[in-house]
Amino acid sequence: APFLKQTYSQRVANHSNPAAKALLETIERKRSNLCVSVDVTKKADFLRIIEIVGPYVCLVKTHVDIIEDFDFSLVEQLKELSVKHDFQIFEDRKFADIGNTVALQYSSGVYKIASWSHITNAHPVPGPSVITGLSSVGLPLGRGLLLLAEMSTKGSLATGSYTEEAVRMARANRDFVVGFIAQRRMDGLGLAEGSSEANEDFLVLTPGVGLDAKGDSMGQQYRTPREVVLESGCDVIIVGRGIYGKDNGANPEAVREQAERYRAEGWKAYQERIGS
Ligand code: 5IU
Repeated sequence: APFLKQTYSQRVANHSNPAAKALLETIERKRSNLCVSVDVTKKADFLRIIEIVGPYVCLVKTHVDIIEDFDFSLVEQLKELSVKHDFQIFEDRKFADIGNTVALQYSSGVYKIASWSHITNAHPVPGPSVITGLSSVGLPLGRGLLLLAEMSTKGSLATGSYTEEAVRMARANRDFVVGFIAQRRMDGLGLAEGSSEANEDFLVLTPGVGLDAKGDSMGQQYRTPREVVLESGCDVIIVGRGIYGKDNGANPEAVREQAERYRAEGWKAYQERIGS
């Protein structure tokens, strides 16, 4: 895979989607391939954690629908933090309905995700129409989409031909689909060796990353940044509880320390990969 050895900044030219370009540029500028997943249910915890980890991340991943005291001022504050600390925003919405419905879920409702989230994701399970629906809203706004080609959980059904079909769907929609949530590089998957189409640079963002635990009690499985970035060729490590722990980041210094630790580990694995 030729892109394995390219730097993040060299890879900007491989992409036409503005969200993909911005993410690669942010990674290079901040020397961080770390995305923090902020899975907490209170606005104050959410903003406190992001204020601490902001300097160390390229991307903040959200689940806005778990925040109990959500109101739209939270989105305004999140946008301000993304400018202040120079990171992109990824609402992990995992859209999975018919095109017309996902277009409404993406643009409207309480959260109006397309208005603030640079990147979002979708399950390939409905087929290409999920991309048609989401791109009708996101493409004019310069947004990018990731397809869920694999999952980190025990017993995941997203394997084999399902994963290959996800890659085919992405290949046919390169203007909007910028890459995958997956556990390894997907370039050329399902194509003959040496096929010209195999020269495709998809971004791979990978959850299920932890340095101190192998998993949780609900089927999550963790690998290290080294396994993910160096051995499996992924581009961004997504870390949640490994950074803010079991107490929703009550100890700011501990959160800062873990963010710095994961940033350093992810970057070291990347530098080893490109051979610098
Ligand atoms: N997430 C996964 N695995 C996946 C997908 C998404 O863990 O395959 I797709 C999400 C779930 C959670 C975050 O928001 O990534 C991981 O959080 P922890 O690092 O706390 O396990």
